[in-house]
Amino acid sequence: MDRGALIVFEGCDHSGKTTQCKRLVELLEQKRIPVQQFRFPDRTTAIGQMINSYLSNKQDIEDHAVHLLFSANRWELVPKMKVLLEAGTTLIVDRYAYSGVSFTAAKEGFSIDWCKQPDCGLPRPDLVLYLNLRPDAAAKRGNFGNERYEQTDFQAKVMKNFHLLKESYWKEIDADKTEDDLAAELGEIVLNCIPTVRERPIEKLWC
Ligand code: FDM
Ligand code: MG
Repeated sequence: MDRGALIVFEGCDHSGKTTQCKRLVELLEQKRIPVQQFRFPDRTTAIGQMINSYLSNKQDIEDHAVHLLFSANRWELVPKMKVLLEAGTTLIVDRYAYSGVSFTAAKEGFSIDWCKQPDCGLPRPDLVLYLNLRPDAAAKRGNFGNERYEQTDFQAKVMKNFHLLKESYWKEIDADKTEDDLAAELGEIVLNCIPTVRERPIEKLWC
């Protein structure tokens, strides 16, 4: 049985990650390619609900502890992800461990290296689509909401961290274009990627 591809979207707020994930799922469904969408944090689980109350400022959680909760929220979905991948379903994932590391490492006293440890061994994406948008272009698309982390100076640190995490299987995409143009560009990249992973084993992230 040919396996599906694990495709992750990362990038700054307003870069269009969520919209483009949805467009991509629609495209693959149209082409009858088995596909399922994931997003992290997945706020529907018990751990995800704790994360949600943290992000919406209803609850404070110690910084190391919340980092581990974000990671646990990925690990709890791994069995489901693996079953789907092995059954030939391509997964389109909105944020992953790279957000986990980049956001926590933007806080005082956290090294990139420490932040990576809990996510070591997660299924390694076949492709990371990093949507790049300059801060001024992002600001034109709308203001930040009220969630924790939605501040310009913090986000600038997060962006720097993202760039330190780039690997060979990342594609940096200029997101400063229309939704349709971006969807067409991403669609082509993903349709080319899926057949190349069919017989490749699922690798482990950061180890
Ligand atoms: N975030 C997301 C983290 O801090 N760590 C993580 O591991 C993940 C996956 O949560 F500010 C942050 C990034 C963002 C917030 O993300 C919620 P969405 O995409 O807006 O739901
Ligand atoms: Mg958001």
